[in-house]
Amino acid sequence: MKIDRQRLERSIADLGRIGETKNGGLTRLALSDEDRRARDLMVEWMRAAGLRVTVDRMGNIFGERAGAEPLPPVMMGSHVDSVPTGGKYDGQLGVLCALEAIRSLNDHGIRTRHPVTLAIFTNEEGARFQPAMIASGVMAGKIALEDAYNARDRDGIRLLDELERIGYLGPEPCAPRPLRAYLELHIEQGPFLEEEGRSVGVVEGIVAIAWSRVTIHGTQDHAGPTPMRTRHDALVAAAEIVLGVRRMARDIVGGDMVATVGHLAVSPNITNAIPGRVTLSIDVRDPLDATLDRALLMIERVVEDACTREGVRGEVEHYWRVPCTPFDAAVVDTIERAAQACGARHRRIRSGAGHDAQYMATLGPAGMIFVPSRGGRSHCEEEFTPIDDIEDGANTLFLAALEFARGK
Ligand code: HGY
Ligand code: MN
Ligand code: MN
Repeated sequence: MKIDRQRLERSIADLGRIGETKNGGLTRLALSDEDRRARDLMVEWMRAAGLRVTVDRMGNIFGERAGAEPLPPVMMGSHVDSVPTGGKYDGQLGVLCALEAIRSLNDHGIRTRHPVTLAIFTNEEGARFQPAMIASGVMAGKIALEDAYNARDRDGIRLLDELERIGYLGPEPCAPRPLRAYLELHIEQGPFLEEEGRSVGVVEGIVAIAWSRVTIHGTQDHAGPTPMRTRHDALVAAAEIVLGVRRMARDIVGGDMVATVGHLAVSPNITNAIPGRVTLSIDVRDPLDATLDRALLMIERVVEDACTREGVRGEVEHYWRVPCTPFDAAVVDTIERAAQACGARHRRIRSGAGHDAQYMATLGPAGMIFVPSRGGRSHCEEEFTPIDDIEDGANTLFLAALEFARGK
């Protein structure tokens, strides 16, 4: 039994047009009008596939295919929001392969013991509202609903108000629910599967992730008359922090640690004023929680030393942390057998990217299926995965979900 490759390819193209950029990428920020249009199309497709669609208080969308017995569902999910000038595969592919698996259950007239549910999680990327995976985090009971509601984007707009504005503030509680299994197909967003000519990654777990916010208070002043010896330049301290974070991750801790300063805001951000205030983001990830804990302490030292040298004041806020998440061995084995059964060239792999599966793994046995990213690229308009590999991944997802839903 296989999925319908042409139908899946059409769905990828059709959904990918909503928020498409002129270079063929995707800008579909969470709770934007593009996100609403993508959600509306997915709800239309879910209903056409006979699913009972519900929306919870974080705007997570669930499409349930009834099972023969009132058992915990097999859930397949991901997200449809993107980063700015991102790609058409991150998140979207997982949602569409899950829909295709359900459409294929319908085609084959298969009645499963367990219900099968398709889930679309709000604001997985954390590009507009922080932190990332905020809605699966609320559902897992790891993020308070009120905190999520009060998250604001860079224009000061509240998450709750945007949920209401696009019509996806649903009535269902956003709370833990029993799961037979949670499966998420996702692009690898790294180079390993393509380098080895493999079409499927059997994901064994996800690294630990920490997001911090650094605020540097210097002395805003005139760029002309202020002598160099009297300056307290917030951006100079920030520059030393950026380089210190890179050195910490690459040269001091090393191993598989990665660290990124992706966002930096300067005030007043004009040519002829010495920056008085800078905020910057730090994203640090490592396979081990203990190593990540050590790195956060080293970051505090980097900030302290840079600020002392420049005579400015630094504040560090570690505001988001997800522990390293090993997936359920039985789910990993089932995915591996499914990949084998559909003839996919596969290997086990670890995820360096965070996913909603990280929170879903706290609610029930979870696992992920990766498909390759061309050139290992993602969170960019060049993001791409060949349909042959997508077909292998979707068939693997279909067979794994079927095994759990049949309740052998
Ligand atoms: O940050 C991540 O790893 C994911 O893309 N949200
Ligand atoms: Mn993603
Ligand atoms: Mn992403």
